[in-house]
Amino acid sequence: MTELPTITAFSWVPDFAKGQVRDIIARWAFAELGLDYRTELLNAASARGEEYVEWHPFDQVPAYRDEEVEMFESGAILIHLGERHGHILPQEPPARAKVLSWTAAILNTVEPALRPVSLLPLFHGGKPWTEEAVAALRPLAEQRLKRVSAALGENDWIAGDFSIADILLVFVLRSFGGDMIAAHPNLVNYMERAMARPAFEEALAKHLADFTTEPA
Ligand SMILES: N[C@@H](CCC(=O)N[C@@H](CS)C(=O)NCC(=O)O)C(=O)O
Repeated sequence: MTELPTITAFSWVPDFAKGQVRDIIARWAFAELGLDYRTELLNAASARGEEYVEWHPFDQVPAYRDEEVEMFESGAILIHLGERHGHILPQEPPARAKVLSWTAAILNTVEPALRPVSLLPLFHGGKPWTEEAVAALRPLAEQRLKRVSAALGENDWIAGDFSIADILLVFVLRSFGGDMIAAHPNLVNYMERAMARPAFEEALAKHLADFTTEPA
């Protein structure tokens, strides 16, 4: 019997991080594809060890393996799953190029502009420089959101049919949250539409079910 593909995830995270850890990205893809997987749960409270670093050089989750490949990085895992199983990554070159362009843009252009604005108050709240730093970073985040909102327009999904680009974009927007997204009703509707998908609900439920109540 062939072994199920494996995703790594954490066995515990603080409450604010539940639903936000990036294994959910891979889980969502599996759910969209109707495929099963197993999880290898790691301790978030300490370094994972040399053996794991050979698999994931940055000692993070998710890492992924199946009977053929071993890899890391949520975006790369999505591309692999799409290439292997289709449907969330179109085969026809023009449609595929659009999805891959958006996949790279979400990870390289959108997320880096948004993340510091939400993470600085979370991890450095109350420090004398936080407010000023966030104020300085907000205009770029606003500009990126405006561009994403304009590109989405009244379409259901960001790059044609629902794809790996939507999994990533919704993950990034959910993690960011807040008033800046509320300023774009089409992004709010987009997120609601994506999160109403049974596959998202399944991925979130499985992600949450894997957490124990106490750190290891
Ligand atoms: N670019 C990576 C980021 C992975 C990442 O940031 N993982 C976090 C959880 S969401 C993690 O493992 N953090 C623990 C650490 O960095 O030690 C990806 O998308 O897979």
